[in-house]
Amino acid sequence: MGFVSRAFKGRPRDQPRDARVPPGQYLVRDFPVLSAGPTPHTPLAEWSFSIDGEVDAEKHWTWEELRALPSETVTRDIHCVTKWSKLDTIWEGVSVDTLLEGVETAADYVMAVCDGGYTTNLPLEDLTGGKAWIAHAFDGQPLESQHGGPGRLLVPHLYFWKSAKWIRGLRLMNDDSPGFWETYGYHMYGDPWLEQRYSGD
Ligand SMILES: Nc1nc2c(c(=O)[nH]1)N[C@H]1C(S)=C(S)[C@@H](COP(=O)(O)O)O[C@H]1N2
Ligand SMILES: [Mo]
Repeated sequence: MGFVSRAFKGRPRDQPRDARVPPGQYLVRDFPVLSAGPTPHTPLAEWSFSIDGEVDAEKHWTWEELRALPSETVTRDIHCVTKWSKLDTIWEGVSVDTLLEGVETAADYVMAVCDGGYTTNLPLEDLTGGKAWIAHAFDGQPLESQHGGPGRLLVPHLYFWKSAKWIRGLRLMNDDSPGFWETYGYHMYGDPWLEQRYSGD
């Protein structure tokens, strides 16, 4: 009987592997590191997280304040534009919904801003509704600095360049504006299922 209920649950983990790999991607078991520059090492005592830009009132958290917020454990597949995908990665993080509670804004877009100067742009709706986290742990361990620790954005439904490492804030914007890779021709949105790798895809 086990196979019957399993087949009907329809959860991602129960789908055939191929159905979980977007077009043009291959699976990896390791966890590649892709960084456009050196890994920043901001001491936690100096670390802060901000929501600013087109908001009625800015919000700021220290590392301790962020860690005092409720965290969720999520298991998700991730897809890098360089064509590797990794299934069932396990993260812990603070939902962006939690951070945006009480924030009044008419903005439709967000620039994720990071230590080291990396940026990436996303529609606000792709960060809300349980779709994005500020992740601080991977595989049950504090997030390694090479993978974006102490905290990185996790937006697994878009190509992984949108999951900004060493994130320090979300800047709300009325209009879309390209971030770091988007300025070099990467897609403004980056849906892996539509293979939106480069502008024009
Ligand atoms: N701050 C910052 N975030 C970043 C990047 C970067 O260079 N700097 N690279 C992006 C790209 S292209 C990818 S594929 C993923 C890689 O994350 P990983 O090194 O943990 O695999 O981080 C994304 N976030
Ligand atoms: Mo990437």
